Amino acid sequence: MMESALTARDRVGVQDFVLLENYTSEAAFIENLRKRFKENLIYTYIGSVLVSVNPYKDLEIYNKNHMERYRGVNFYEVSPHIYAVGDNSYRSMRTERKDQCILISGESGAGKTEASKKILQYYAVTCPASEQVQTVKDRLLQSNPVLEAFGNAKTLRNDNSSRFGKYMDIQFDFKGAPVGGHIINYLLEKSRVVHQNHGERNFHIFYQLIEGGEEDLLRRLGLERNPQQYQYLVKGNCPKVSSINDRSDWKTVRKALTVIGFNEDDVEELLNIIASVLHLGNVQYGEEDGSACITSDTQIKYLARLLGVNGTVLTEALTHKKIIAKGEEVGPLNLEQASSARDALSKAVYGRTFTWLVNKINTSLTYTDDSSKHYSVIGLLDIYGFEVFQHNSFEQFCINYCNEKLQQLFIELTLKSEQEEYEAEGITWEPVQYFNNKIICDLVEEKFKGIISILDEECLRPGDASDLTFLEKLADTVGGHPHFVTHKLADAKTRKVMGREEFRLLHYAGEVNYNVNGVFLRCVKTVCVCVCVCVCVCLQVMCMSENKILNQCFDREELSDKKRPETAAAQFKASLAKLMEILMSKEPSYVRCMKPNDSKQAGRFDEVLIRHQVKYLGLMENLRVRRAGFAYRRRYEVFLQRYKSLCPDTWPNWQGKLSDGVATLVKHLGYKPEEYKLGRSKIFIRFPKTLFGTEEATVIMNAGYDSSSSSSSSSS
Ligand code: AOV
Ligand code: MG
Repeated sequence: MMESALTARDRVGVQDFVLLENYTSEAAFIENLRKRFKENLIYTYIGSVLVSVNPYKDLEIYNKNHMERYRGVNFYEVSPHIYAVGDNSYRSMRTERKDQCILISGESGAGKTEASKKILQYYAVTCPASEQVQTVKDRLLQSNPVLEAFGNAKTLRNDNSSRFGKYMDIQFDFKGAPVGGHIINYLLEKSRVVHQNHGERNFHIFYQLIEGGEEDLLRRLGLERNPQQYQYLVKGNCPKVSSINDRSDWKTVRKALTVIGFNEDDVEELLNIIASVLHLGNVQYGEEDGSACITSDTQIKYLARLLGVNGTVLTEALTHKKIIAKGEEVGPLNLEQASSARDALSKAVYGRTFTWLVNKINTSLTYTDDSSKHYSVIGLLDIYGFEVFQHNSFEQFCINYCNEKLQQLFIELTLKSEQEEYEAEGITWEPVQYFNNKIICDLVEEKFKGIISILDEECLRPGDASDLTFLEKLADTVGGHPHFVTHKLADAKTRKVMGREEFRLLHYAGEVNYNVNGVFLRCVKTVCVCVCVCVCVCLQVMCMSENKILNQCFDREELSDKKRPETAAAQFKASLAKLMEILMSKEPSYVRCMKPNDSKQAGRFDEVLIRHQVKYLGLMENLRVRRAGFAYRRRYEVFLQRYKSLCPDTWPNWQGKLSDGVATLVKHLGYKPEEYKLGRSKIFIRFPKTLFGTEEATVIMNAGYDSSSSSSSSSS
C-alpha cells in the first residue's frame, strides 16, 4: 500500500531543514535528525550546507549506481548526499570557472575523514579519465591509506583518528579531468610517538609493520612480532583494536606506496626510520655518578646500522649536552634529561619523516602537463575535530584554536556576509542574532596581547621563563577576558575542577582546561632553542645520517643559531592564517558532521550529545539565516547571460536596463513576486527549485560539461 505523503514525512522527516514548519525550535530540529537517523537517512540539508550524522555502520549508499545518480544532477532534485556536495562543487567549478573548497567540520569521530574520502572516490569514479589521468586518480586515492598509516591513530574517541590536519587540492584540467593534487599538512601530534593515554595507540604504521611485515623484513629491521616489546607501544595498553586489521592494512599500505611511486630504496629507508623510532624507545638508561649512561648497546647497534650513523657518536649524543654558556663544551646529562632528549629526538625524527612523506606524495601528484598550466581546483579540508580530554596540552590547544578559526570562517562566509550582502543590496531584512566567536580567536591570536604572543615572548625570553611564569603572565594580561579563566582568578566551584597549572578557555564548542605543566613550554620551543640543548647534539648526529630521507629532513643550517627562531605556536598561527587565505579565495561548501553517541555504536542517537553539537555548530542560526534568506543569487549580467535563451524577450540580447531584463526573465519563468527580490546589482531567489527544475535550465546549468564527462546532464 502506498504511504501517504504526510505519513512518509512523519516517518522520515524533511530532507532540508528549511522546510521544517517549526524551524525556530531546536527540539523540532533534533527530532527531524533523529527520525532520519533511525531510517538510515544520515544526510540532511540546511539550504546548501550538508549535515551528516555518523551511522557507525556501512550503508549501501556509496556504490557506483549512487554516484551515477548524483552526477550532473542538481542539488535540489535528489535526496541529500555527500556526492551531491561533491558534484555541486564540481559543476560550479566547471560552469563558473571558480575554484571551490569543501570544508568538513565536526568533532573527533563525527565522520570528517570518511566524508572527504567519499568525495575523492566520487571524483575518481565520475570524472573523465585518460590513461595518464587514471594514474593521477590512483595516486590521489592511494595517498589516503599511506597518510592515515603514518598520521592516524586509535584514540578514545575514534579508532582511526586523524592526528594531523589535511588540506588537499585536487586539480582539474579544462576537460574536468583530475590531473594533479597538492596536500598541505598541519601540526602532527608528535607527542603520541613517545606517549599514549590509556586505551589509545601510537600511529597505525608501527603496529602494521610489526603485525604484517614479512619475516625477513622484521629480521633485517631487528624487530620482534610483538608490539608489547616496545616501550613506545605499551603506554596505552591497547595493542589490538577490534575494528582494525593491522595485517591487511599493512598490505594495503605497501601497495599504496608503490602506486604513489615509492621505489624499493625509498620504502627501505622509510621503514628503517620507523624501526629506529621503536629501537630508540627501547634505549634504556642507567645512572653512574649522577650521569646517565646507556645500559645495553643492542638498540644502539640497530640504530647505527638502520640510520647509517656512528654508534659511539650516537651514544655520546644521547647522554650528553652542549653547554652553550661555555661554548662548544660537552657535559653529561642526568637520567631525566637523557630520556627526554631521547624522546625529543624520536618525535623530531618521526615528525620530519611525516613531512617528508607528504612532500614525496606531492611530488608524485604534481601536474606535469606543461602545455597548459591552467587548472581549476577543488580543495578538501579535513582537519582534526574539537577535542577535550582529561589532560589537554599544547596540541589540544592548537587543535581547538584551529576549530575556532574554522567556525569563524563559517560565520564570516555564511552568517555574517550573507546578512551584510542583503544590507548592501538594499533588501529588507530582519537581522538574525548569532554568537560570533571572533572574541575567542582574538584572545588566542591577537598581536602582543593574545595567548600565542605571550607564549612566544616567554619561550624566547632568555632567563627564568617557565611554564609558571607563562601562566602568571597570562593571568596578568588576559585575566579579565570573559572566555579565559585561571585557577587564581576562578570562583570556588571552578577551582575545584581546575589544577593550579591549568588555564581554561571557554571555547565556542565548550570549556577546556589546558595544562601548562612541563610539556607546554617544551612543545612550543623549537628544537634549536629547546631547553634540552642536548637535542641539538642528537640533531647534529641526524645530519650525519646516511639515510637519504633523514638527510633531507635534517639540515645543518638550522642548527646554527643565527636567526631568531619561530616557536611552534607562532608557526601554527601563521600556517592557519595562510589556510584561511586559501579558503577565502575559493567558493566554499560546507559539510557539518555530527556524532550520534560516544560509544561508536550503530543505531544509538544520544540526544544530549546531538543537542550540544547542534548548538556549537551554530546550526539553528544557520537555519534561521537560510530560512529568512535567499538560496540563490547572481549578478544581473551573469544571470541574464546564462538564462536569456529561456525567454523570447531576452533572447538573443536584452537591450534595456539589466534589472528590467532579469525581471522580465524571472516573470516569464513563472516566479511569483514573493519568491524573489531584486537588489542593487543582483537577483535573489528564495528557493531556486523552480528555475533549475526546468529541463532547459538544467541543460544550461550543465553546459560546462563535455559530453564524455556527463552522460546524465539531462537525466533530471
Ligand atoms: P573524524 O575524521 O571526524 O574524526 P572519521 O571520519 O574517522 O571521524 O569517522 C570515525 C569512524 O566512524 C570511521 O572510522 C567509521 O567507522 C565511522 N564512519 C564515519 N562516517 C561514516 C559513514 N558515512 N558510514 C559509515 N561509517 C562511518 V578525528 O579525525 O578523530 O576528528 O580526529
Ligand atoms: Mg579524521
